[in-house]
Amino acid sequence: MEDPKSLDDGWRGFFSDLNDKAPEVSRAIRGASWAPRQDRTLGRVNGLSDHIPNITGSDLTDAEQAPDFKRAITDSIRALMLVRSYRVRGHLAANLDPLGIHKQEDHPELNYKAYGFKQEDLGRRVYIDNVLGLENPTLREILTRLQETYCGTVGVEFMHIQEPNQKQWIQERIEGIHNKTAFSPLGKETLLVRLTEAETFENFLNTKYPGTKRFGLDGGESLIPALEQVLKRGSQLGVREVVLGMPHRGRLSVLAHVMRKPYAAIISEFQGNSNLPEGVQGSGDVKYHLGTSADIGYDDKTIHLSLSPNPSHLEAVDPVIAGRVRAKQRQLNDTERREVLGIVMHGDAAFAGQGLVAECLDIADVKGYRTGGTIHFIVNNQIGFTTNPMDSRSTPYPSDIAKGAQAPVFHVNGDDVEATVHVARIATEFRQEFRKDVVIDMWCYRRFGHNEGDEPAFTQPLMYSQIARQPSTRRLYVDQLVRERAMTLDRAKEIVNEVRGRLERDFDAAATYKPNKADWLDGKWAHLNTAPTLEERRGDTALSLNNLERLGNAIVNIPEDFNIHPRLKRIMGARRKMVETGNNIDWSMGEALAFGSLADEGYLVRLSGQDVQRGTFSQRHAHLIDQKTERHYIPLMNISKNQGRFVAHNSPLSEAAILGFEYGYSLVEPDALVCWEAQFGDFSNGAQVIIDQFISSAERKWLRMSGIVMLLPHGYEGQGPEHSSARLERYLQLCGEDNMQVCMPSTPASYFHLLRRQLHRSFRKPLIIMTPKSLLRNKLCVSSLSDMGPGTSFKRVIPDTDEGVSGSSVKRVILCSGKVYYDLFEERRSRDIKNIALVRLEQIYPFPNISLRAELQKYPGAEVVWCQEEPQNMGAWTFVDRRIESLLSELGGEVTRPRYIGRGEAASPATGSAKSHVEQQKQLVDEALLPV
Ligand SMILES: Cc1ncc(C[n+]2csc(CCOP(=O)(O)OP(=O)(O)O)c2C)c(N)n1
Repeated sequence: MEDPKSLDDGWRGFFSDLNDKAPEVSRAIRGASWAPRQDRTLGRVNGLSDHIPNITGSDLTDAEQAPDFKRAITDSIRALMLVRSYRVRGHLAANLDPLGIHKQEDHPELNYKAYGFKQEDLGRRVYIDNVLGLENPTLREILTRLQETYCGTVGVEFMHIQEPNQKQWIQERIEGIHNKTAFSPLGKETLLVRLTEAETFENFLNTKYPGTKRFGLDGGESLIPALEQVLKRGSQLGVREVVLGMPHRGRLSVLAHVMRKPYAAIISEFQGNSNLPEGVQGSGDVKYHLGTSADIGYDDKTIHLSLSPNPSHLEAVDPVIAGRVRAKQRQLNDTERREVLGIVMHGDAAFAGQGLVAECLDIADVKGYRTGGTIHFIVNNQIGFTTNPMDSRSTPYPSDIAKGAQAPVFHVNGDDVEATVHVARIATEFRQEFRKDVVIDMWCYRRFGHNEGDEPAFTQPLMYSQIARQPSTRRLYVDQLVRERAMTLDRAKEIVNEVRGRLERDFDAAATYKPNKADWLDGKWAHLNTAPTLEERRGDTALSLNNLERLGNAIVNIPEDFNIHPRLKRIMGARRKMVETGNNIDWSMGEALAFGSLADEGYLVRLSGQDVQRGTFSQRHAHLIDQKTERHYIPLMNISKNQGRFVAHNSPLSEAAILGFEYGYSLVEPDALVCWEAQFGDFSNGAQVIIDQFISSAERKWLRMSGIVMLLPHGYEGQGPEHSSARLERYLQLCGEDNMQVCMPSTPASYFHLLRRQLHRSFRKPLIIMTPKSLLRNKLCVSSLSDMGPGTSFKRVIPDTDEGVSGSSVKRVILCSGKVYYDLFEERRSRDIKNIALVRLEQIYPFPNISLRAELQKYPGAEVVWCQEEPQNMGAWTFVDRRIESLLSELGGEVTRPRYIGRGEAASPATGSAKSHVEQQKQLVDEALLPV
C-alpha cells in the first residue's frame, strides 16, 4: 500500500485487482482505536500469528521490520496462494486420460513462479505449518505434496462448494492421505479379481457372439470394483437399499458382477431366448435394457439392490431412480435419507447433452423431491457414438453442470483402479455425511466401436490406433502388482483361468437355462393382480353419505386462530354450504373429497406439479396460508386421527424430471395415489419421453405396473394455441393392449370416482385425465353428495337423462367428451330441442364398447355424430370414429358411420384470437344442433 513500486508486476496486479481502498485497508489493519492492543493483529494467517505473536499493522517492532521477517510473511502468503490454486485448479494438471490424448494443462496459476518464487527458492523452507500435513517444509516439498494430492490420477473439484464444512471435509479427507488409499494385499487381489471378471466376461462374449451388440465395458472395467466399493462402504455407513440406473454401456457386466445375475441367464439371452418365464406375457426388451433386483451381502451387512430397466433414451431413467429412492425412503421411514441410496451411471456425452440431467440436479435438494443425494458415475470414455468431446459440449468436463448444484466432482483415471476405488469410497462417505449429490467422472476409453458391429477408425483413427496399443486396465494392474511384489504373474493367470472356467461352465448350462419367475407383483405388490376383464373393473368407490359429510366438514373446518384471506374465507364458506346442502359440489370440492377419502382410508395421496398447492386456476387451495404469519394449514391433513398423508408439492418448473420422479414413486408404492398435474396440459409434451418410454409401455416391456395419475388441464376457452389442448390425440395414439386409461370426466362426481377407482381395484394402470379449466367455475358442472353415495360408481358413458329426450323421438345422438357437453347442453335447452340426445364418453380408453352400445341401442334410427372442440386432426375423433363405426355395424341399423362435427383440420391447436374462438365455438354448436 505504501510503496507499490517495491512489488513486481504480478503482485501489483494482484493487489490492484482487489480494488481495495487504501484508507479502508489501513483502518482494518489497525482495528478500532479503542480496541485492546493484542486484538490489533494482522489476523491469523493459517497459524502464522500463533507462531510469531504481536504482529501489528502500523507499529512493527524493529525486529519485525527486518527483511528476513518480512520475507517469511510474504513467502507464507505466496505459498498459501499457491496451495489454494492447486485446490482450485490442480485437476487441470492431473493425469486423467489413460490414452494420454487429452493434454494436461500447464496452467499458469499452478506455477510457483506466478507467486513471485524463483527457482532458487525451491530449497527454502516456507512457513505453512498445519497445511497439507507438512511440518516446516521447503517449497519443493510443498509442490511435491500438492502435485501428489491434486495432480495425480485423481483431480478433485470442490472449491466451488459454498458450505465451508463440506469443502473442509473434502480437503481434510484427501490432503491428509495425499489423496491415496493404501490397499491391503487382500484388497488388491480382490480388485484384480473384479477387473479380471469384467474383462474376461466381455472377451468371452466377444468370442462366442462376435459382432453381437452388447455395448461392452471394455476399457472402463474399473467401474465394477468402484461400484462394489460404493455398496460396501455404503453398507458400513447405514445403506440398506440401493436403486441403480444406468445406460447401455457396461450394463451386462453390472448385471453379472454387481447384481450377480447368473452368467447362464445372460448367455441364454444371447442365444435368443426370452428373459421372461414361459407363460408370462409381455413384449420384452433387449438384454442391455433389462433390470433386476438382488440381495447382496457385504461382510456382515446385506443390501437390497434394484437396477431399474430403462429405455434407450439416455438419462430418461434418472428422475425415475430418484422417485423410486424417495418412495423407498418413505417405506423404510428413512427420514435421514441415509438408508436408501440412488446410484446413476452416465455416459460422458449424455451427461453433458441431455437436459434431464440438469433438471434432476435442480430438483435434488428441493423439499418434495430430495433423496439425500444421488451418486453419479460418469463412464467417460471420451466419445459419444462417433462424436468427439469438443463437439459434445462447450465446457471442459462432461460433469460441469453438476458444479452449479454444488456437487463435488472427482475426476479419476480409470486405468488406475486403486484411485478409482479410492474416489468411489470418498464419494460414498461424502454422500452419507452431507446427503447431497456427488459426481465421479471416470476417464477411460471404449476399446471397440459404439457397438460391437461398428468400425470406430472410420471417424477416430488416431484415438483407435492408440487404443489398439493400450494394454487393458487389468493388464496394467497385474504389472503394477508384480512390480510391487504384491502378486506373481502365475497367480494373475490363475485368476483369469478360474473366471474363464466359470464362464465355460455357465455357457453349457445356458442351453437349458429357464428364467424361474417373473418378479412382478412381489413384496409390496403381492396383494395385487393382473388386470381382470374390462367388465369387472368398476371398483368399489362409493361412500356413505355420513362419511361424505364427515369428510366434507373436516375439509372446510379452519382453526379459529388461523388468519385466512377474506376471499378464501368466502370460498371455504361456499364449500361448507355444499356439504350442508349436499348439492352443488364443484370440481375442487369433488377432488378434495376424493383425496380426503383416500387419505382417510390410510392411503398416501401425493400431488406434485407446478403450483399445485393453490392450483393453477386458483381453484384448489390445498394449502391455506395464514395472512399474518404465512403458516400453512392443510385441510386434507386434518381429516382424521390415523389418516394417511396428503402431500401437495409445488414442483420446480420441470415436466420431464418431475413426471419421471412421480412415475418412479408410483413404481415402488402401489398404495399411494401419485398424481402429477401439468400447469396446462400442453406442457406435458416436455415430458414426452417419460410418457412414451415409461408410462405407456413399461408394463408390457418390463412387467412393471404403475398407478400414476396425470392431470392435464384441457379445453377450448379462447386462451390461444398453448393453453387449450393437452393433446388428447397423442395419449390415445399410445393406447393399446390395455396399457393405460385416458379419461375426460365431465362432472365432479365422475372425477371423484375416477380418482378413487385408481386405488380401489386389484390392479394398477396409469390414468391420464383431461381436467377442466372453465368448468371449475361452471354452475352447471356440479354434482351432489348422493352422486358419490351408496350405489354410485364411475360411469364410462353418461347417458342423456334430460326430460323429454328419449327413445325413438331422438333423431340425432351427439357423442362428446368434456366441456363441449355443457356448451351443447345449454344451447339445446335454450332452443328447447328434444330430438337430439347428448351422450358423454367419460372414458375414451379402454373404449367403453359395452356401455356405449347399450346407449346407442336406445335410439334406433337416429344419426350419430361425434362433436369435439379440437380440430379434426386432433382430439379423440380419429380414435373413436372406427370404434363407433364398429358398434353401429354390430347394431345392424341403417346408420353405419358417425359424422364429424367440430373445427376443421389445423396446424396449431387453437386460434390466438378470442373473437375467432367464440365464432368457431358457436359454429360447431350450431352445426351439432342443426334441426333434424
Ligand atoms: C436421447 C438419446 N439420443 C440419442 C441416442 C443414441 N445414442 C445411443 S448411445 C449414444 C452415445 C452416447 O455417448 P455417451 O453418453 O458418451 O456414452 P457411451 O456410449 O460412450 O458409453 C447415442 C448418441 C440415445 N440412446 N438417446
